[in-house]
Amino acid sequence: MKEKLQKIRESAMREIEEAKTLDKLNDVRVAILGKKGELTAVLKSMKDVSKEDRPLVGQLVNETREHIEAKLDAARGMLEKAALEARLSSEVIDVTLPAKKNEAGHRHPNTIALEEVERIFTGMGYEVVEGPEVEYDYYNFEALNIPANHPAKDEQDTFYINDEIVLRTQTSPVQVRVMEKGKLPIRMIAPGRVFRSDEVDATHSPSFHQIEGMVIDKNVTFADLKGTLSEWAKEMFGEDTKVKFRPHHFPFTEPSAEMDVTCFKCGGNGCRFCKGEGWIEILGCGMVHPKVLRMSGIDPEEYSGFAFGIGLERIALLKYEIDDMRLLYENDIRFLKQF
Ligand code: 2NL
Repeated sequence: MKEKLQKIRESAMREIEEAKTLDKLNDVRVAILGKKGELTAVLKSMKDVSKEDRPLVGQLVNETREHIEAKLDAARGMLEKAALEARLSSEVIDVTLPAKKNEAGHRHPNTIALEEVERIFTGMGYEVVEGPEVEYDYYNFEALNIPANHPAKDEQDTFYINDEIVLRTQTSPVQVRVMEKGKLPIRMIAPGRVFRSDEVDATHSPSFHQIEGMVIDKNVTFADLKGTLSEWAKEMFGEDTKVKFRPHHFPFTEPSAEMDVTCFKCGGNGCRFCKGEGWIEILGCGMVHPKVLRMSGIDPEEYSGFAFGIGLERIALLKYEIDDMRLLYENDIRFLKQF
């Protein structure tokens, strides 16, 4: 028995030394100390040992087991330490490597132009108001004195959700909603996305942006409109900018006009940019039609007002000399970064 234990012990020492991984070491432990292990078998055979020999043999078996367990623990400790060191050296962080480049975005030309327009008008005491992009036909057309048979209402031009609901074709409905609330005076701009059923080309898109503005108070005249928009144009395009008003027609204003500014490239002499005209068309405007005021509950005998509509993309294209509107919708960072 003693010799058998001695052999188990010697072969265990050798096998433990030879186990180079934690898995192999575990296999060795199971082969000796596991349920069907060599030493476990010896322990099971203790019942065949005579009573008087039993204490001594028992002690021997225990010593052997303790010795093997101690050796197993030491070997496991060493293998774990080696594994940790290998991992640490393979995962080492090289702090001298160049950092990952942080790809920052860039404000869109529309956004830059819009923020400039908002800055100028809020500086004159105007409020910025937003409203729904999906609107009732009433707010988009009827309340603006646009009759049922008006060409703008054609399905060719307007996206209809159903008979009563459309994608707004202008941001005027936002202003109608403000007028309806009945809090006067009003000084507001209404920027936002609008929709028209247009084919895409260099100057058209079915979804674009508008900034409408409106002032309603007692004694507001066309002179207020001219002064306000002239000051805006100077801030927007340079202090030498001059404006001129050409008569026009809109159903929601009377009288109505289109406003041109002197070309900010050539100062009005005529160049390639303004196609030799010296003037660039910039917005539509007019005095709010008395019918429009009345429909929204404002007495045109007591109050008057002016309103205007600016195409945001048009301003962005002009200001940044972009010759194709489609570039504004690609969001290519190499394009956006230039403005
Ligand atoms: C254009 C023309 C314009 C308005 C928009 C307006 C709004 C209300 C009442 C009266 Cl609630 N008018 N808006 C007035 C004149 C012109 O836009 O060519 N925009 C790009």
